[in-house]
Amino acid sequence: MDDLSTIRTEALGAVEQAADLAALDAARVAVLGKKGSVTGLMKTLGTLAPEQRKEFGARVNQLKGEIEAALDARKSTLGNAALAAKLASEKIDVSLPTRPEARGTLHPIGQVMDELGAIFGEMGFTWADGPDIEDDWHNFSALNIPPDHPARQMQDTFYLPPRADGTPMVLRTHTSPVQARTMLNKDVQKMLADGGALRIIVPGRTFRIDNDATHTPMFHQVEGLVIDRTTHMGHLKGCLVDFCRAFFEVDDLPLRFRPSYFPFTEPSAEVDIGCSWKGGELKIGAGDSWLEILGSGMVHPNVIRNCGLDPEVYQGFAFGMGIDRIAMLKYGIPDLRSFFDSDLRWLRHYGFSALEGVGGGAGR
Ligand code: 2NL
Repeated sequence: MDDLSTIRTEALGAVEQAADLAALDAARVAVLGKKGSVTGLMKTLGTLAPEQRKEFGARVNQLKGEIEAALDARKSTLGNAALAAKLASEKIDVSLPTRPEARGTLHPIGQVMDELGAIFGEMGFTWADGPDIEDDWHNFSALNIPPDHPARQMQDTFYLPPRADGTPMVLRTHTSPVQARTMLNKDVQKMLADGGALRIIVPGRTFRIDNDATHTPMFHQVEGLVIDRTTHMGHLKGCLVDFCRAFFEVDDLPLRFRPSYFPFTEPSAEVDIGCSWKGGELKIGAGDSWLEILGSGMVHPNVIRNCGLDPEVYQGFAFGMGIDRIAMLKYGIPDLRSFFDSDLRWLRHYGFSALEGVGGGAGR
């Protein structure tokens, strides 16, 4: 009997003092495990006389139940405490302000390219691109630029080492070789033969040996090309009027088409937009001055033929303009050279939020 009450005191004391779940489990094993104290008492039952066994057995069972209840209670107490400690240590302060994050901006050239893509996209043009390094056939010959033309001179064009077969290579001086490659494409030729129309814009980098206040050796151009069987000068005019008014966001913007000359178009026209100068500041819109912004014309039959199409069947118009220049005009950026200085203060001032976007269009 003494045994029973000593075991009880020790067992309940050990349970109560267990500081964590591991200690509690050790206490359980010491009492109820294979060699545990209460297990030991159970084993002695068989050695007792039947009437003693009944009474003693009931008391051992009652003790076992009491200890099990104490183990359960302690286990839940320790479990709650562990959870509370975990919650306290892992608490996060959701009211803490975030650390400021540096946010970049879109360069005005990228912004204007996106705008061009959106405006011409709505008119049914898709975006085409091609290599910066070209052979002289795609850059010059295909475009009806004769062998002795000044644009081909070493002083004007960046020549690269020739191809293994001797073909002269250049940094493209305009994006026109992309239009030439597109017309030469067999799938495009099949689409045209099936009665379709080709409408592309080609924005991209271009290179000329020129370096002063208003020229950089690398600059950006967008050219456009429409080819089908019926497109004429009236379509050229309507397209460019709509484009200029949409781009400069002036609904009644006046345009002036002046006769001009390019080897790759005939007839050719340069396009001016209306503007005025007040107090040294340029304003685009109806006024007493004109600003030249693009060149255009009906694609020369020689170019159509050079690009694998029959000029008796196909015709169309083309145009080209400087992206850097129209970006400067639209956004009032005074200095071309600042475009390529990678000056973060300049970018924060003239750059655009990447999240605003311009929506839809020829896309990229
Ligand atoms: C300008 C003038 C122009 C073109 C570019 C072109 C391309 C092909 C065929 C015919 Cl594949 N023409 N491009 C036509 C007229 C003018 O650019 O002042 N650019 C800055």
